[in-house]
Formats: sequence, structure tokens, C-alpha cells
Amino acid sequence: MKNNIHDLEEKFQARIDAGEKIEPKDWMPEKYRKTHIRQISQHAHSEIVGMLPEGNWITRAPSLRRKLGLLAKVQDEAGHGLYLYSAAETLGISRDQMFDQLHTGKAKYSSIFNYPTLSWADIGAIGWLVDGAAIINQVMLTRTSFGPYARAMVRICKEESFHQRQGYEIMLGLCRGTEEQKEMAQDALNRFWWPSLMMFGPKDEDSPNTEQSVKWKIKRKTNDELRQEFIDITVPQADFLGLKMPDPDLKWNEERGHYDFGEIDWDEFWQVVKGNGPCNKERLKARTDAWDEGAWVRDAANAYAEKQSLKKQSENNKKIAS
Ligand code: BYC
Repeated sequence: MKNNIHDLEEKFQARIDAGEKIEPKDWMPEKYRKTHIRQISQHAHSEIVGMLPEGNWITRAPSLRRKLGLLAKVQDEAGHGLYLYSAAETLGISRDQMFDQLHTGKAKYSSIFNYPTLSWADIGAIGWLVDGAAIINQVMLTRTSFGPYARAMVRICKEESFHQRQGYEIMLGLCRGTEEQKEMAQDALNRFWWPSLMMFGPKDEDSPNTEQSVKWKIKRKTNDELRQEFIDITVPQADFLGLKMPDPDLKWNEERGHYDFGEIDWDEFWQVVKGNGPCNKERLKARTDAWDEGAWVRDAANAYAEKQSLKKQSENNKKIAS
């Protein structure tokens, strides 16, 4: 039996090395399956919880155009969550189990959504920086080895690039506006810059999952590689806006061909991941309240489905009898 598993694992790794996609009914190591359930469900939860900080500004968007854009974006995030829950379900976990893990605090979601959105400029900063960081990570995931996850990512990335542009356009509008508007944009950048860098996860040396995930091509790049890529792309965008990055150690390193940057506050990161960030409790409560208040909708949908199925069954019985 041991040899058998060993052979299967070798064949599996050979398929990965050859660049083949793994599909739900293919044999896979249990840890590969579990890692995907963990990552995809956490990704789905991030999309759903990620609707909350932005939803906070829908009623207060400064124009009808901005309101429509934001509504569409938040609606897209819901769609992303649903594709991702479906991709995770192909691995043998139910949606109810995933929701339960979120509501009981067992499953994580991205640390970034535990920060408050204090001004309209934060909506610009989220689109520019948070969606910008998400795209860097997710473009890599379009080539991830598990078929349903990779395919979901292709569509998600297309929509995320609209989101990023929407955010940058808000920032551009504010930076070309009054002194006060520019200050709002700078303040949002100051508050969202470091948490955006934390989105990529801990440093490679402190990331327990990276080595195996790179071997299985779940991750094609490491946390630090993606973080550097994001910084290199984003700094010139801040220059164009005329904003100053809140990092005195940030400077171009000619030799490396990358920006050097200051130390991330990892204590803050782990505090937020453990549930002690500024908005963790509020976010979780919003999700559990929505779940409780939606119970009657689920009950009604189930009762209707049951009624339909009984009706169909009785029609079939009649057909057989006649
Ligand atoms: N926040 O070994 P590591 C979006 C956890 S949503 C919280 O490096 P891994 C959007 C990590 O889970 C963007 N926890 O892990 C939506 C692990 O703990 P567990 C969401 C984090 O998985 C609305 C531990 O730390 N994107 O686009 O190899 C509006 C050790 O880390 C974080 C995704 O979810 C964090 N930032 O790498 C706008 C992308 N970082 O699970 C935008 C898919 C790490 O072992 N996910 N942890 O208990 C990934 O690519 C990877 O899971 C990560 C982490 C790079 C995030």
C-alpha cells in the first residue's frame, strides 16, 4: 500500500512538472486537496468580506457615476466569491461547511479587509492598491495547477483590472483637485500602503506553505517575489499622482533593478490575522448577522426546491402508470 501511494505521488508530481492541469476527479495527494480547500475557500471568503469596507461608501459616493462604478465593483466581488466557492466544492467540501469555518473564525480571509474605510479616498486607494496587489497575485494563479481554480482566475483577473483602474481614476481625480482632496488621497495612501504589502503574506522564510505550494505549482511565485513586483509597479504610479510613499527607506536600487523598501510591521500583520485588527469583530459580525437574517430565504428556497422535486416525481409516476 505504501509503495502504491509512493508511485501515485511520483506520477502526480510528474504530471505537475509536465505542466498538466489537475482536475477534480484525478487522483491527488490528500495534502494537495486540503491546501486547495484552504486557499480557495479563504480566497472566496476574502472576496465576500471584501465587499464590506467598500459597501460602506455606496450610499455616500460623490456622484452617480462613482456610485454606479462602486456598485458594479462590489457586485463583481460577490460573483468572484461564488466562482471560488464552486471551485472549492469540486474538492469535496460543501458551501455550508465553508461558511461555518468563516463564521466560527476557523478560516482566514485577507488581512486587508480588517482596516476601516474612513474617507472616499479610501475607495480609490483600495481599487488602486488592494485590487492592484490582488491582480499581481491572481495573474500568477491563472497558471496554477488545479484546473477549476486556474479557470476561475482568468475571469476574475479581467474584472479586477477594471477595479484597479476605477481606483486609480478616483485617486487621479482627487490629486488633480483641491489641496484638501489631494491631502485626502495622501492620507488614504499612508494608511493603505503597508497593509497592502502585507496582503502577499509573511516573508518567504516565515511562510510555512510556500515551499510545497511552489513544488505543486499552486504558487508559481513566492510571497516576497510578488510583493517586490507590486512595489516596482506601484511606486511610479504614485509618482505620477504626485503622492509620496509613506516609507523613508524606499529607493531605487540600480544594482538589483528593484526598489528597496523598509521593514514591514509583522507584529501588526499577525495581530490582524489572529483577529485583533481594527475591524475584525465588526466584519465577522456583519457576515454572521447576514447569515442569520438570511435563514428564512434559505428555508424558503429549500422548501420550494423540495416542492418542485415532489411535483416532478409525482408527474413521472403518473407517466409510468399510464
Ligand atoms: N491575510 O504560508 P503562507 C481580493 C496566512 S481578495 C490573512 O504564506 P499561503 C479583493 C495563510 O493563510 C484577495 N492571512 O500561506 C476582494 C497561512 O495561514 P493558514 C485575496 C494570511 O497560503 C475584494 C499563514 O498566514 N487573495 O482580491 O502559502 C475587494 C502563513 O502564510 C495572509 C487571495 O486569497 C493575509 N494577507 O500564502 C478587492 C489569493 N497571508 O491558512 C480585492 C489566494 C498569509 O495556514 N491566496 N496568511 O492557517 C494566496 O495566494 C495565498 O494563500 C497567500 C498566502 C499568498 C495569501
